[in-house]
Amino acid sequence: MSAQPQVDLLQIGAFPSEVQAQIDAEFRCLSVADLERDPALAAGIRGVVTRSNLEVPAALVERLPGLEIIATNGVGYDLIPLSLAARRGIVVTNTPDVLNAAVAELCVGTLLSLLRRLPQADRFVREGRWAGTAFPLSTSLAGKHVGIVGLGRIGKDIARRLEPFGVALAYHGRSDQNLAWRYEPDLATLARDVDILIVVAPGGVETTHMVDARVLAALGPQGWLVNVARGSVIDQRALLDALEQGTIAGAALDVFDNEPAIDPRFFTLDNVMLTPHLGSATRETRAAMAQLMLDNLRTWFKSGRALTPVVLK
Ligand code: 8YV
Repeated sequence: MSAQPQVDLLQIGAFPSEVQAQIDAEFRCLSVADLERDPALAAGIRGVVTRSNLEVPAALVERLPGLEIIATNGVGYDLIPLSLAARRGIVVTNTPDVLNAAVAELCVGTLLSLLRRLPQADRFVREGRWAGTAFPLSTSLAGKHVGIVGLGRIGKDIARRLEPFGVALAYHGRSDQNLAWRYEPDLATLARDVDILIVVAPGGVETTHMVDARVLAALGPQGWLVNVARGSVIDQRALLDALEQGTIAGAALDVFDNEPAIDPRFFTLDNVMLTPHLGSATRETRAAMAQLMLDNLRTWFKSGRALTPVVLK
């Protein structure tokens, strides 16, 4: 169904073919290269479609005088120029909630893999080493103290999924949410008190490098770190130093600075588990995200209403 074939969108990045087909059935998608070729096209663009792991440069938004909406396929909006959008009255939409379960599953899965050294165990068996010697003992999740940094929708989902493992939970964030879990206003204190720190705070200026050398030192040589949020939330240089020097026990990392060209220092470390930004990467979740992104565009151009606009607190 082609409800509004006249609407021009600027598309940043690529989508899977089935998603692209749905977008193309209802909108005319132009690329940055199209604008380079014919700058006059910029005047007709009313929407931007993008993915949360790609940057929407402010300079690009400045070139689009008729822009009404920026719809991102993802929950994060740290790479969208929000204050410029607010000043211009451009609505920004994201895809919250539909990816909570997938990110939480990845978080719990990589945490268990990290503690039980599953990637190393798999290699151990494949390389025929089992017959020669026993795989070294690892450590249990049960009984551990876990601190969650950023108890938003995904953070709460992670906490609920971890409870049955028999862990003690605490959290750090902007405010005490008066929940059953202990709130700790000082991040370094939380890091000192726990065995495992899970980073799930949104990216952006407010959280940049909030996990710094001091927090990592507080986590200590028996402490584990999991990051399913954004690379920018952790001071990556301090993290690499801590991992190389063994001043933290290890880390499971799904997000990095400068993805996908991540720092090669990670590759030689045995105490990290690396995944390529897989948080939301299940077929079911990506389909639900695309649907919500498209529904935001549809309702906006039909009725001037967005389903899940980003509301800044
Ligand atoms: C993806 C994400 O990287 O939701 C987010 O904020 O980072 C991810 O889900 C991506 O946006 C999928 O297209």
